[in-house]
Amino acid sequence: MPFSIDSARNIFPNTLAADAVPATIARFSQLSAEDQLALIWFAYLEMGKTITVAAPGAASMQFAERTLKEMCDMTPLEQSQVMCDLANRTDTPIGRTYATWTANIKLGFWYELGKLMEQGKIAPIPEGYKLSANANAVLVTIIGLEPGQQITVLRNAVVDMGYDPNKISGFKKISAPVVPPKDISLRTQVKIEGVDNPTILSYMNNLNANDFEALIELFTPDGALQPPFRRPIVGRDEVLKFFREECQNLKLIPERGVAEPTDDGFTQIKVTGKCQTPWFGGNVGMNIAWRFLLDPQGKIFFVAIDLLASPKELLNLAR
Ligand code: 45D
Repeated sequence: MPFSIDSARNIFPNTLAADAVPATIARFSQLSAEDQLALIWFAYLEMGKTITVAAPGAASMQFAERTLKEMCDMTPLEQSQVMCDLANRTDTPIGRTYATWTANIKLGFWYELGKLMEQGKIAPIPEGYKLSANANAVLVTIIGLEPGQQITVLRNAVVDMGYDPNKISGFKKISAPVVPPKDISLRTQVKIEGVDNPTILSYMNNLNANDFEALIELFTPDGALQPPFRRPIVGRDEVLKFFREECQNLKLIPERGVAEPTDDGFTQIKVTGKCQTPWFGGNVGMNIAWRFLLDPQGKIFFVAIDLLASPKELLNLAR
């Protein structure tokens, strides 16, 4: 039986993903907007003791600038209202603008707001704000997660805010400009213990070089990519769009893997290792598994990227 995207999702079913992330997000989304904002503030302060966030690139910030300026001109009460509206996903002009931004622009917007809150230019979370018991329990959970899982929870919280894009007619997302691919002379080559498949090595090397045009050539026309905790993105056009919007300046550090033939001349390959985001650089290495399914021609029919439950999972290459 030939593979479908759905059946491909089940390769290497022994892979243990960090289920604590979606579970925590689900609990977080049940909280009041005030609690959500205060909780993120406390979590962000707590994490800031051990890891620092890098400033977003100026190019991606141009889109949030006007909204930030607009907010600075508001009264403190209005500023708090804007933030609550975003958390509540209320239909407001700013909530609609926010919905058009990519994840990185949204993160950059909050990064700036956090700085402005510290400087007293945007209404801060009231000193001595008392979290509800539920919110406090979620905060305790977040603080107990490993750093890679903590930043994923924060990212998801931010991405979920703003008005629902599905409810906006003629919705169009705004992307930050795409950085040029790295010069050939500056590119690095990964080594993976147990895997020398050229498609896999090219995948890692092209993604590390921001060479999305070369990267997408590795996929079959109907190929799919499944990011952590998300549905598969299907087809070359959609996957390429995703690479340009969300995968700039990532650093993939694969360590080891297994490759084995499977049905119909396909090959399944699991690789584990680390991934760094430009937001935290070498400070946070997320524990990742890539589960590839290659067609008989060696093209990528499917790849799932999983955030692993624990560092121990890096050694789990069993089917
Ligand atoms: O509400 O092979 C305040 C793919 C308080 C591609 C705040 C991948 C109020 C293929 C503090 C102001 C991409 C899938 C808020 C690989 C408030 C592939 C601000 C994987 C919100 C490997 C909070 C890539 C702030 C991966 C500023 C796994 C929070 C990438 C900032 C993962 C949080 C990247 C930030 C992650 C979080 C990035 C900057 C998880 C960034 C997270």
